[in-house]
Amino acid sequence: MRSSFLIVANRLPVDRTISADGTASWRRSPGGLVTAIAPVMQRRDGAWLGWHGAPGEELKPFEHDGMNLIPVPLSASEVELYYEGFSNATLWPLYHDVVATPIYSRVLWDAYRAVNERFARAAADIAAENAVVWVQDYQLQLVPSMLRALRPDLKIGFFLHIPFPPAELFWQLPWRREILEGLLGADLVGFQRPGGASNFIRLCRRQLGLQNQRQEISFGDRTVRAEAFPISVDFGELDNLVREPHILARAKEIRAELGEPEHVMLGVDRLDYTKGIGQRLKAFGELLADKTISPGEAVFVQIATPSRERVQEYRTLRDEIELRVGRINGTHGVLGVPPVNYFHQSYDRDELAALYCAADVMVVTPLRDGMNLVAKEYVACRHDLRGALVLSEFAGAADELKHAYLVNPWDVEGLKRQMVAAMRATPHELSRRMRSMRRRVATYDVDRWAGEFLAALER
Ligand code: ADQ
Repeated sequence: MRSSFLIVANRLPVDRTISADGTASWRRSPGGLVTAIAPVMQRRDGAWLGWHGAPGEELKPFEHDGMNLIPVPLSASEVELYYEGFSNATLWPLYHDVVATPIYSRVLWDAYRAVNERFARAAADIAAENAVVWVQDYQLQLVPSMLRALRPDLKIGFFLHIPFPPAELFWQLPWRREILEGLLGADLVGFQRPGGASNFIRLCRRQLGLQNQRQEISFGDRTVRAEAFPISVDFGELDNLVREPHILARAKEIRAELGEPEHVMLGVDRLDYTKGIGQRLKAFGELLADKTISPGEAVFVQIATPSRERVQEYRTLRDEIELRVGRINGTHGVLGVPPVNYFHQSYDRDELAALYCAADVMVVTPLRDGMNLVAKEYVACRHDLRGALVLSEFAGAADELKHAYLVNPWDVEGLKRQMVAAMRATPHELSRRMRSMRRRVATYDVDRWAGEFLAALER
């Protein structure tokens, strides 16, 4: 059956789980994107096209949770070259201010192009006449133009979840023209921040000599719009969840397990070098060293989700972070009270929500981040109006969450000052800030994000 609404993303929105008796089943992956898009898919006869997560395996289309899912196969070598390679060792560091050195390799590029071509062909096969196709993220930037060449009748949107870099950095990419032209296959290219959209427009002018009228770029006989649509979380769902007694009870229990410190500080991130985990631990370690805070007074809980563990930079990062945690605990800990509680694990929704409720200070210090949903999740979980958010100016979320304790994560002294200010703030000050941030996240939730993107695409 052909679909009139299609999501094209690197991954399908499901994970395979194996039960104790060995039977495999699918479980919807956590996250706002699926929650926001699933109802649209059901309303519109939609389908979701993406890789199902097992290298080398070919699967037939299947249905799950009312969603039509179309698996796109990837071989083990494509996972290595297209996904771990060009996507995560070339584009990811380049688009995040080159905080790690990007690898430029023609072998990786060839794999990226070949996989994008496969996704484009699969989308062309399944899309109904005049269908709306929404392509997601940096792994698939060539799909819009490849798909347009096959199916000029389609309405194609693209959304980039990570930052789009300034021209001075993007310029490094040997395939800069191909990527720009790939994106220009879309009718609408969405970015997290207005800065991403203007970087893109400026590059189209400089690199391709194209004309633009504000956000509209003329490309051949078409017009392509470039605009910001800041993504968000499912505010209502989180706000309801944290009112449930079992979450509140768990939050209390967490504080007790930590030894009832005066201040619980929390970091929750994928273990990624863009997230500034080392910077925040350094600041916390120095606060202990210079005796601004005492062990037992404040405990830092750092949850670092395992991520991209086959990419070398990520292995090195893990060693660095774990060394730093060990140093801080070794130097400043007392028996039974390590100042840093570090976990290299994934958690379910409930446990994360309880952690958010237990934390007095949420520390989000990326060196560069498209948006950062953790910051918004924390705000959505604090209807008690307690809790302070320390937030990097380099996260997209800083555009909206202006009442956070904003920091430059490269400035250790500034970071220490803001962490202390957040810890020592009066309840009145905290509620003033939290109320304003909650108003923003409640109004611009993930439904609104998807709705506004699709409305603009179909305008
Ligand atoms: P990420 O870089 O993955 O996303 P983020 O936006 O913070 O970063 O989203 C992470 C998600 O994973 C959050 O929903 C969080 O709750 C969850 N998570 C983190 N640690 C977890 C753990 N240990 N267990 C379970 N869940 C955990 C990319 C971009 C961001 C952009 C999003 C969405 O890098 O800038 O905000 O996409 O567009």
